[in-house]
Amino acid sequence: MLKRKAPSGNVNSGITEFLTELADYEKNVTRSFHKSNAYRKAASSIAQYGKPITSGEDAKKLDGVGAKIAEKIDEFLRTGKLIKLDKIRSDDTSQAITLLTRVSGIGPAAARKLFDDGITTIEDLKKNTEKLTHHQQIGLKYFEDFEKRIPRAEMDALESLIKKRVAALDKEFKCQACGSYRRGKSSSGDIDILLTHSSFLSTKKEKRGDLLQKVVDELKSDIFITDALSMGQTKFMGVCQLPSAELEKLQSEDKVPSFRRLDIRLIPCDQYPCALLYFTGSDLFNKRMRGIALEKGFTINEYSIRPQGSTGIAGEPLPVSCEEDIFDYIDMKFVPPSDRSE
Ligand code: 8DG
Ligand code: CA
Ligand code: CA
Repeated sequence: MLKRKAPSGNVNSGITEFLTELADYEKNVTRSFHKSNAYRKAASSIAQYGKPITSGEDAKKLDGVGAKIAEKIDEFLRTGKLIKLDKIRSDDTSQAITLLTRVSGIGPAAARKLFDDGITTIEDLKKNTEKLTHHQQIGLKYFEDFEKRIPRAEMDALESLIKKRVAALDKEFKCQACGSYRRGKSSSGDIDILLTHSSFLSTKKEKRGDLLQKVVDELKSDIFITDALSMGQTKFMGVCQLPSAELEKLQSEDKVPSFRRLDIRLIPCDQYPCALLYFTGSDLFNKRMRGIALEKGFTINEYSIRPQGSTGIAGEPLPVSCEEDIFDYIDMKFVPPSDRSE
C-alpha cells in the first residue's frame, strides 16, 4: 500500500515510491526501524537529486544509497517491478498489518497484537472495539475521512477560522498552521497548529495556566472541534470539521465537510521559533539541518538551539526571535518553508 502523498513532480517517482513502500513495510510489519529509515533516507536523497537515475551504480553516488538498494534500483529499472515487493503485497499477514496501521492510533506494535488476536480487517475492528483505546476508536470511526488529503483551499479556511476565533478570545494569542501546509503543499494530511501567548515564557511556566484548554473549549463551542483524542497541558490532539457554510464558499465538490485531524501545541513565546522550524518539517529537512548544526557546534531541537561545547554538553539556549536567527547561528542560508520538503 503506497502512502498517499500528493504528486511531487519528482522525475524518479517510480524509484522513490517503491523505496517508500519498502520503508513502510519495514516499519509497520517487520518493525525493523533501522531498515525503514535506510529506505526513507535513500528515497529522500533520490527525490532531491532531481535528475533521472539510469542505473543502481548512478544512484550509489548519492547519500544513503548502498549496494543493496542499488541492486533493487537495477531490478526496478530492468523489469519495472520488484519481486520482493510483489511478495510483500500478496502476503496475508503483511496486508492485514499494513491495513490496521492505517487506523489513527494503531501503531506497528498494536497492529501486531491485534493481528495475533485474529483481527485482520476493518470489519473485525468494528466488532472488537473493546480491544481499542479511545484514540483508536475515533481513528476507526473516521477511518475513511482521515485517509483523505485536505485540499489547500480548505486548509486556508481552517487556519483562518482558527486564527479568527483565537484572536477573538484574546489578542495576545498567536497561532499558525505549520507542517506540509506551511511548506506550501497543495494538500495536507492533517492540521498542525502552533499556539503561543505573550505572557507564556519557558521561564514563567506558571503563566501556562489553562491557555490551551481555553482555546480548545472555544473551538468546541460551535462543534468545530468534534472529538478529542488526547488533551494535555501543552498538546491537544483531536478532530475538527469545517462548518458547511465555509465549505460551500470553497465551491468544493464535497457535499458534506470531512472530519479532519487537528493537533494544537501550546509553545512558550521564547521557544516559538524553534518549534515553528521543527513542526514545519519536513522530518528529513529537520534531520539534515540538525546535522549541519552539529558540524558547526550547535544542537537544535523543537525547544531551542544551544552551543555544543567541546565537552559534548550543551550550553544554555540561545536567544531567538524568528526562524532566521536559527539559520544565522549555524551560518546556513535561510531556506524558505517551500524549499524544505524532501
Ligand atoms: P502531512 O501531514 O501533510 O502528511 O505532512 P507533514 O505535515 O509534513 O507531517 P506531520 O506528520 O503532520 O508532521 C508535522 C511536522 O512535524 C513534520 O513536517 C516535521 C515534524 N516532525 C519531525 N519528526 C516528527 C515525528 O517523528 N513525528 C511527527 N508527527 N512529526 C515530526 O521532525
Ligand atoms: Ca501535517
Ligand atoms: Ca501532524
